[in-house]
Amino acid sequence: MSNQKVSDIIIEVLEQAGVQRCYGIVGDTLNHVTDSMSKSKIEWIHVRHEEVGGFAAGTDALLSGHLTACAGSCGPGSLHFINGLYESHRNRAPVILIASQISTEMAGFIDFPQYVDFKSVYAKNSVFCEEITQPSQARHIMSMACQAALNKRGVAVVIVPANISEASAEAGLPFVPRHVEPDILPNKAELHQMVELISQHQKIGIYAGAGCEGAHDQLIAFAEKLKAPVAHTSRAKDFVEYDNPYNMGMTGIFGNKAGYHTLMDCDLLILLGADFAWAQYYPSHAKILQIDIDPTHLGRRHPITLGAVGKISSTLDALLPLLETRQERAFLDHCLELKHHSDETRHKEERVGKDGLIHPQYLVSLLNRYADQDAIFFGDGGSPMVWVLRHIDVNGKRRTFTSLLHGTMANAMPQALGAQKAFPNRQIIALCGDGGLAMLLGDLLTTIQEKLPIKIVVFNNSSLNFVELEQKVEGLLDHYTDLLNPDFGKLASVIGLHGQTVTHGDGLEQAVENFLKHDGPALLNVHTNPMELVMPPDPNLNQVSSTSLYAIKALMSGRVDDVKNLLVNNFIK
Ligand SMILES: Cc1ncc(C[n+]2csc(CCOP(=O)(O)OP(=O)(O)O)c2C)c(N)n1
Ligand SMILES: [Mg+2]
Repeated sequence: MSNQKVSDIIIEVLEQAGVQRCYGIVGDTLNHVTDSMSKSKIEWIHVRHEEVGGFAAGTDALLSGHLTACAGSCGPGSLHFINGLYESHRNRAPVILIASQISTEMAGFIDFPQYVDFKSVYAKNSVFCEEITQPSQARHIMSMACQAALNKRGVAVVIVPANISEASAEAGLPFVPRHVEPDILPNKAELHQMVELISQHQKIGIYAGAGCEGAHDQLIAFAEKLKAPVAHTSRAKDFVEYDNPYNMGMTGIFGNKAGYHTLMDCDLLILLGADFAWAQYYPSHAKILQIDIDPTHLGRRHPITLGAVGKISSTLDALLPLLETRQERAFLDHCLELKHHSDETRHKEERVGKDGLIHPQYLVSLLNRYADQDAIFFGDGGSPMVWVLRHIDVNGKRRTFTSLLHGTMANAMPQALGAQKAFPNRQIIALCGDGGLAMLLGDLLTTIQEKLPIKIVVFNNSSLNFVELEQKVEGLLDHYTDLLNPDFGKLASVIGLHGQTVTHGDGLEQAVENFLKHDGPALLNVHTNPMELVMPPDPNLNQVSSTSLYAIKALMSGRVDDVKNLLVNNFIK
């Protein structure tokens, strides 16, 4: 091999690692890298805000299964990715950021314009974060970065100073990135300990997490053998909910009574690839058996009785032949009855309110009805994520994404852009808050420029509603949550999308149907009820009394109508 320009080496290694797309915004220190990229097969996706690129790349990577790249200019350019990449990293998406840097002669000088110490910014939010300080390191560092992103699953960051990217490197050792997918199983003794523990208990509840991806059939066979109800985490919805007679839904504040009681009332809880963070939703009296691919997850949310490391599908394959089929199903039947009631409540909520008031649940039920069977849905952090999780039915082909581990606003539209890139022929639907959409509004332009026909629904409640409700439930008067919005439908039309605004329940069904059929990017701006409370499965007395405290404070401040609306919309439906 002869001498090669570093920027060419960077692109060559990205291609070897399977990168097909790179999201970003060009600029000074990145120019040699983008020049090399323009001669490669990697497609450049021009976003308007790097944060959007960070969200989009993560979703593209998760859906396409390929390592996906982001690249930015020095200082503010590569800094802007931070929130989108936090989300992607927490979702275990294999993404690599090429963070270009000012030249090494200037870097580190006191306060040189645009210098940002990217290591201190990205080190804790990545599986790999290194700077190429010598041209000869380029191939080695790039290979290890791609390898870490693919195998450890997360974001890798390579910092590339401008003078290094344009330098040439002598041919060195031929490092290449390796992608491996080992099968991991608990050892035999651990499998027998599991069988022993299971045999000692009657009321068994299963809590399935995102680690159950690819383990649907084994999970159902496991529940069938044990006659055990299966609750699932919100990230596991797509893998657990469908074709599952044992499905109880979720627990936690987004959950329902059946999911909640599956965990709380069992005497042995089996956690399968589930790392649910909230300790108050774990049973205090039951034994817990936990199986997870990541050893650091064992017992980290709640003390456990037995833990083992394994891929869920393979572990269940090994465990199933060792278990007897049970007949006793009293606990399962009790939970199924609770699930039946929860489903009835859900369907009652999916209706038009008095005087055409649009409940968000009704809007999502229409999306659920008219969307394609393999549609992919994204819900913004805030109340849209709750409605996606509760009111969209999955079937093994549909997918739902919300920001659950990072809990950010404004994720849905950017993630939808990345999904549409990964699947140009699937229907991609973003359910956005009015606060969320406005936060990264500029990238509506990307739908036109990059020809991405995503469908955007705005839940326009003129407020940062999730927070407003949080404040009320804490017994506080709501502050700083109002949003003075433009007509998002008209705004979308001006930009070049199909745009429409709906304010009354009567026309909504037809509008949803037409909007989903539109051949191109479209935005449906729907005025939804601002007084919709996200009711937890078991509202505790504390929450009820705090909400009453809010009501008293609001009444004393003369906000009589607010209290009336809250009661009418949530308790006297
Ligand atoms: C980037 C970011 N900023 C602030 C928050 C705190 N927060 C969580 S939900 C929310 C309100 C979201 O409002 P909107 O997008 O309008 O959705 P709504 O709840 O009104 O349906 C806020 C401010 C956050 N999670 N992320
Ligand atoms: Mg809102």
